Amino acid sequence: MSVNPAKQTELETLLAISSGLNATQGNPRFKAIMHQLLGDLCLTIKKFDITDEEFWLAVNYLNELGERKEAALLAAGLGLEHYLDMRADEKEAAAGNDVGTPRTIEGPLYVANAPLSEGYARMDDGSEDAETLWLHGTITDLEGKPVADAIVDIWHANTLGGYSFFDASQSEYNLRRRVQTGPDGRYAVRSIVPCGYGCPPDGPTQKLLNGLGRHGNRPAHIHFFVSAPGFKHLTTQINLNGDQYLWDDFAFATREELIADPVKITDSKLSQARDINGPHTEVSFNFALVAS
Ligand code: MBD
Ligand code: FE
Repeated sequence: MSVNPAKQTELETLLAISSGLNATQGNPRFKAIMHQLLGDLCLTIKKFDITDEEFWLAVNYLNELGERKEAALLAAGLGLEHYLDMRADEKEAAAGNDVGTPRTIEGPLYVANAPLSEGYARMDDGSEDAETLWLHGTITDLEGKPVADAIVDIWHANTLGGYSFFDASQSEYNLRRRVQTGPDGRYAVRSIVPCGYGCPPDGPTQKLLNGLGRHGNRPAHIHFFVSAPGFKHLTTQINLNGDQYLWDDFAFATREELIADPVKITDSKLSQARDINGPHTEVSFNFALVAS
């Protein structure tokens, strides 16, 4: 054997103990995963001859990530959250399951329990001088039949790319609403046209992206959870067509079927019909749910 068997054994022994494989207690799946991860990490340290300085830089980086609560943001930026979607799609295709509106990542900025109303909601608190958005559509099954009692949970950024709760300058639940559909399956919200998101420029995620030569921007998008009795929960987003980052999302969430065309409404009568002092922008987007 060309490798030193004594050294090989020493690493194997270390990993067996450090990952708990030698312990009688603990969770077997967790142990196996930790064993794999630690082994891979040791291989990486060896392959790149990682210095002590580099190692402690990485440890301090993890602390910084936690302090800034950016672990989920980094997971999105590294494409890991999108990879979970790829896996879910793959499994459904392998099982021959029906497909409706495609899923895409949730991202790290959802907040539960947004105000709930029937059919319609206004999402913005009126504090921004922004382009008014009328967003509407129908929730259907795969045959196109309207789904009643669906909850459409919508959240998006303001014109600075910030989300309420994470951006202290916004009011509680600004740009976050839940709308319950009636027998027509329809939802409609009045809001403002969001701008794309950018990672905090002084944060650890952007710092890592800089080292990779990558930007941390997302195209303008609107998040949705759509759920209804008898149907599979859908986590998705729509992207507003025309954004410079449409196909250059740092979080890899764009999908062809999820691109929505914003339509500029300049006929003041059409704006007035929505009770909007026009001009405004309309986006229509329908969701097809898969039976559970
Ligand atoms: C966002 O708004 C977002 O949707 C994701 C996935 C990551 C960062 C900010
Ligand atoms: Fe987002």
